Amino acid sequence: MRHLSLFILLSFSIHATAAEELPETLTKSLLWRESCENEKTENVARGLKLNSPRFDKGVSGNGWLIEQPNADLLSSRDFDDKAGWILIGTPEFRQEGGAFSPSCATVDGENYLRQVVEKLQEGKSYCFSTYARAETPGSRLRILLDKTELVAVAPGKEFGRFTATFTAAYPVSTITLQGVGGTVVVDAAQIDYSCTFPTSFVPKGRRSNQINELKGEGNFNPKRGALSLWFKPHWMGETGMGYGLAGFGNDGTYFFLRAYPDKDEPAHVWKNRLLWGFRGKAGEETYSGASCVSPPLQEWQNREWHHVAVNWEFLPEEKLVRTEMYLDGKLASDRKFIFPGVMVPETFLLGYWHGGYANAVMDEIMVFDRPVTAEEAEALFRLRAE
Ligand SMILES: [Ca+2]
Ligand SMILES: [Ca+2]
Repeated sequence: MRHLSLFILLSFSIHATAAEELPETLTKSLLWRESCENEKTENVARGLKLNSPRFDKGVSGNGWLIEQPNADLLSSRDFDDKAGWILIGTPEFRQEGGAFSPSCATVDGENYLRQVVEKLQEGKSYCFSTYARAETPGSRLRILLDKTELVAVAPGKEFGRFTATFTAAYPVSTITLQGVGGTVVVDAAQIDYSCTFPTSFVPKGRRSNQINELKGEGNFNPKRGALSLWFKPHWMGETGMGYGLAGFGNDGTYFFLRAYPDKDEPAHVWKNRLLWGFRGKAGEETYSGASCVSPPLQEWQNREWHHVAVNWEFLPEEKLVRTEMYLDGKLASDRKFIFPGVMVPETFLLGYWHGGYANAVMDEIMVFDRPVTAEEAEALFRLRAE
């Protein structure tokens, strides 16, 4: 786990957050709450770290947008060289871009960039994204697909991320980046399936340190507890790997909350499911229990909010682990797994688990020191749903 890019890691210490609108029984059991309003997080003092935070509209105020840093189809996305780019006129390649890859390019009306994109699948959704800043105040960035303008955006003085989604009409198309009304600097361009963006781009070294060691205990109760959060998936019928919403534990024993929304393979047990899973190791034995399985995800609409509350409880006398998952306020699964050991947690991750990013906006994250009841799970859902 420590070799992976950790998105958010929470180290452990004891605190509680007041939250008047919660039912009283929940307020008493609340260990911490994160409203995802700003970059530092409300819980920075107790070890919550955000790696390259981005924001989107949350279920209340801001939410954290956590996506996979993938560059699938463009060459030289960081402008480290001119490979793949067709230079119209004389766009400049400079060293004023992101902190970890300063190489970037400038475009204006006469001097701009094109790239031929191959291996597109006709009828499939794609997302072009790039960071951009206006060097000439008021200048805009036009993004074209073949001869069609997808968007014309107005970047600010600092780098911001801009996206243009499109449905491929041909297996090969040309993307164009052109400045309008002055010079625009671009960096970290990419084209992904559906919608992702380059979280690896960091303007001016703002990325917080990645931490993968412990600092005490107490931000959650490893023996029994609950995690509640809202999420808005950007999956758009994507296939492939799962999307990690949360996970905690150590290398051998852990819980994970993950989605597998592959609508083309409804028969596979891992597909079209939201899983609140458990995997345990005790001595030489591995206990890879099945998991909580939600209603099929293919019925969900893209980019709509859902609430999930998950419970965990070790029952050492019965040598069992109990898990429950509430989805949008209703019990989706209640399972028990055989497990004779105990868990010594090392990490608590939000928005990422074992290779899969959430690819979603997350908001109103709460951790309780005991499992929530059915009434409380519904109350948590109603709190923001109404
Ligand atoms: Ca919020
Ligand atoms: Ca770059």
